[in-house]
Amino acid sequence: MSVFPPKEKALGMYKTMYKIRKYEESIYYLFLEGIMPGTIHQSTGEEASAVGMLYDLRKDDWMASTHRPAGHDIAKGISVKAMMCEMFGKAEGCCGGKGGAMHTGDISVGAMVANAIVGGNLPIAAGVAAAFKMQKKDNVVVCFFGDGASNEGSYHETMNAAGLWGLPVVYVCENNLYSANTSIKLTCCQENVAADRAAVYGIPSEVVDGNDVLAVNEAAARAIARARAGEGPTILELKTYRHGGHSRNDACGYRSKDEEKYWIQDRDPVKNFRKVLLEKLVVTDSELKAIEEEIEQEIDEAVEYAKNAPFPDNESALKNVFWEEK
Ligand SMILES: Cc1ncc(C[n+]2csc(CCOP(=O)(O)OP(=O)(O)O)c2C)c(N)n1
Ligand SMILES: [Mg+2]
Repeated sequence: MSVFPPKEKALGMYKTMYKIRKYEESIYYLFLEGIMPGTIHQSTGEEASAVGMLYDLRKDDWMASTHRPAGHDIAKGISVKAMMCEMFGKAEGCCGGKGGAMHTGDISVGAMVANAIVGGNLPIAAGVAAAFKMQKKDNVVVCFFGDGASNEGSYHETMNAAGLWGLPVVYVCENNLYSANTSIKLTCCQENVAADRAAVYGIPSEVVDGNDVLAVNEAAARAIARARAGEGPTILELKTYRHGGHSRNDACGYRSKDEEKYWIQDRDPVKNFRKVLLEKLVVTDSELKAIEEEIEQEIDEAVEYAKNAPFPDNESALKNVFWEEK
């Protein structure tokens, strides 16, 4: 680790990580209670990736997410209230209640609407990056994808073009060891599914501890600076783990108890960063507890607000869609 960030930044990163953790926890319980529609793919355990990558991104830089978007969206600046309203299908949701769990986003904060087609966001992010380049802007795109997506044809076609054209995009593989219930060992010969295959596209890559927010943030700074300076794309492979199942109703029978203990108990990104903050004397335990209580209250309020908020009116079904009047 080179330089420890100033207190304001370190605490800012912790706050967002804790907010994502508590948001996902509350969504989980709302599902268990049976009062939330749709399905869920939760990002619990992958908070360091979202926050480390996006903390220093400008609002006018864009971010492209996947079927597991909540952490990315909150880290890019969507409020938990707008996220929660979206989850309940309410008009004040970040997509007017029409998107739901896998299609959250808000372009006013640079969060492209998430794409649930595995590998679907990769060429779109390249397209946005190409537009930035053609307009001679210095904006960058950060595009998340999973280890599973790295085996899609769209991944390899996109990396080829992005490398060839030197696009200002950072591709971030959240390697959580599984695509749905299939281990990466069964789907790819390389251990570093994205980084080991980057050189053939002329794209530099780094393998990073994806559960260490500071390590992620440093790698992000290097990759974002390269993209902004017109030096082209970077592939970052972040080693991480989802704490819960792939989606709801997944009891994770395909994971060993030892593996789960290692990643969930020993390598929890939120708890470990909390410990670092205390060890470095950045903050006291009571200060942290006050911050945590404030976040928990914000989330409780968002849940109550979203439950009672109005649904979209019928006319809104015809808004934001392309259709031709015959
Ligand atoms: C093209 C396509 N194929 C299959 C699916 C079904 N599906 C949704 S998520 C997923 C697993 C994706 O794994 P990975 O890319 O590693 O992301 P993770 O869920 O681990 O974050 C699959 C197969 C899909 N949504 N799109
Ligand atoms: Mg995966």
